[in-house]
Amino acid sequence: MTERGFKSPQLDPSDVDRLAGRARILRGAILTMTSLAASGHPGGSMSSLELYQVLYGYANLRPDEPAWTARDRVVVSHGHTSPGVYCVLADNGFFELEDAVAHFRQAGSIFEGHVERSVPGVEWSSGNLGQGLSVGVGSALAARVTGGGWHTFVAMSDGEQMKGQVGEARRLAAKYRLCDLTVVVDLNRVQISGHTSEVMPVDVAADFAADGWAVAHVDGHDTAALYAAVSAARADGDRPHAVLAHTVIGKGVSFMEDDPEFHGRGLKPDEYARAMDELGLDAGWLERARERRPLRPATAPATWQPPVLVTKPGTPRTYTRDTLTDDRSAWGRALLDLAEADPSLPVAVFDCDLAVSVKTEEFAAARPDAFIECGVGEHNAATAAGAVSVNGAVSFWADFGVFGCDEVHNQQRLNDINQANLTLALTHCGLDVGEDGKTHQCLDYVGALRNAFGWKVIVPADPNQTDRAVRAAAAMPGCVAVAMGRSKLPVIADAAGDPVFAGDYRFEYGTIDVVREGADASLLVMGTPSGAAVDAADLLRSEGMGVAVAIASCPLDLDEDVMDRLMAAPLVMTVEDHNVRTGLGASVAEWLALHGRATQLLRLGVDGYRSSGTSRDLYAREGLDAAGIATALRAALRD
Ligand SMILES: Cc1ncc(C[n+]2csc(CCOP(=O)(O)OP(=O)(O)O)c2C)c(N)n1
Repeated sequence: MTERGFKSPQLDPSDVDRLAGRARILRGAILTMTSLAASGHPGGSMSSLELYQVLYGYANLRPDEPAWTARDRVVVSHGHTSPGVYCVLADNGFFELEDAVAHFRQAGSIFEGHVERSVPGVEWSSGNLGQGLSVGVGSALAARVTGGGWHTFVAMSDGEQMKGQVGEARRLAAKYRLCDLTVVVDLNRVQISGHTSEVMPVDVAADFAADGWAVAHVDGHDTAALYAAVSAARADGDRPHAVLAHTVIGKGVSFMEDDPEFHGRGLKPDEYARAMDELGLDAGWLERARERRPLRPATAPATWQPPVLVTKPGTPRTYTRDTLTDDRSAWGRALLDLAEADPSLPVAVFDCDLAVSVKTEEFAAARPDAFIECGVGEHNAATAAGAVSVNGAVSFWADFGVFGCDEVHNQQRLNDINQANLTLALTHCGLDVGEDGKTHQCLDYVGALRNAFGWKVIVPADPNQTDRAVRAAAAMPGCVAVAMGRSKLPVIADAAGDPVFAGDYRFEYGTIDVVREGADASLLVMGTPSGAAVDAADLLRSEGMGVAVAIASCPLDLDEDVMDRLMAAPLVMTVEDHNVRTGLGASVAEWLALHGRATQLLRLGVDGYRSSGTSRDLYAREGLDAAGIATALRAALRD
């Protein structure tokens, strides 16, 4: 029997026969589970079957220890072929085959319609086509920065080769000579709407070759040929390989072969009976699986508990009232400090051609080994950075808010679903992007990430809070965005004139920092306009009005006790450089409604796309400067 790890150049002939025998049965399992669920994707599962047999059968995996750190990574990009994946994983001992067959696509079951990370052996939840190669790139980069030594295999379909993100990932893999990365493409020439050559012609071989990959062609149903090609790819220490597996959709059942109709539907009863007959299998399997469906599945969900890697936050920097700097510079310096505090920390910092603006250029100079320049390829960067973070390394990506959040919303949603631990530094957020104008105004970073259940958003008020928030965010589990503007900001000081977020101040996610007390109104502010809010409150105090100012830097998770106290004021105002309907004001409105409070709420923010201009002028026009905030508060208090 051939050993795992693709160490032998050829598959043992006894394995070829064994795999062929099992493939016939697994095709029956695919048809049974998709017929029972009356949905799913049998066609691609059947064309990818031998490919999965070879990858899951001979990659260096431990079925009884799916999260084994040194395992090879097998990433499935065309997640709709979950029936094929589940059947082959089961056949390799990851769980019971009958469990997957009986509970496929059942509410509450781990055997979801698209491959899910809670299934033992599945590396990454996918189904949104075109992202898997980026996951593989991230995994291969993580192997490099951690010294993990594993090989990454990515299974892909031909339909998804149309996707732009695939090109971004291909080029990054070639640029970094990721020789520990092998792609196997199921070239079955069919997709939902017909043949790929008609839907959207793509020369897959030429694309990979043009970007510098080694390309091999094989019969994708010939396990010996597949194995030999993958083994040769595995052995090459120079560049990544693409193995193009020529296959037939619906392979093994005559009336399904090469028919796009069977891309995505289960068989009707008569079709199922005919297909099982052709495969020489008992059609009674369907009824047996149906009887098992109401029973509790035996398979336990996979557990992925990545360790917290950042244990040395370094020494926070304190910016005084004399230092005028921007939050993004504070982020860049804190990042450098983190890496220097622990030189053995496996870390990767991603950039998309904006390092100078997003302040990662000093890190790039200090740690070129850990700096990943993706060019203008944000979709790939987002996914690869997420994948690095689930593979034993600390991962950062810095970009303008409009690119790191808006441009790649679905990639960030999938990072969340995959329990990534990405720290995302979003700079140039809000109108504070300044002269670049409306295409670059990221006014929805809180609102957009509010929709992804796990994302945390931190909007620091000044460079001191940014410094401490970055150090804390890097050690937090889950995905965290630190959203910053562009301008140089005043250091927030208390009523006595001392910097609030300096010295021993520790950033704790979810806290609200009250920097001024006052009983007439409570003003909650996040991010860039914080200094202006404090100035406005000080101005009103000199006019006899007491306004509390609270820095709410975690707009999605407001501290209950502090909110309870602040909301006791007769008037509440929120101030933000953000879409006024979806940011801090929305969180406070929700809090008030959920707590049955009738407090009057005024929301200052941005209610439309705005023009180019200096931040100062844009804020003044929007009423987000100290004068504007004071005017709005004064009017409300005198009403
Ligand atoms: C980004 C994205 N767009 C659209 C879809 C819907 N969709 C599911 S499968 C598929 C194409 C199927 O072609 P291929 O990936 O080659 O799969 P096969 O037919 O070989 O199973 C599409 C468009 C998707 N899952 N992801």
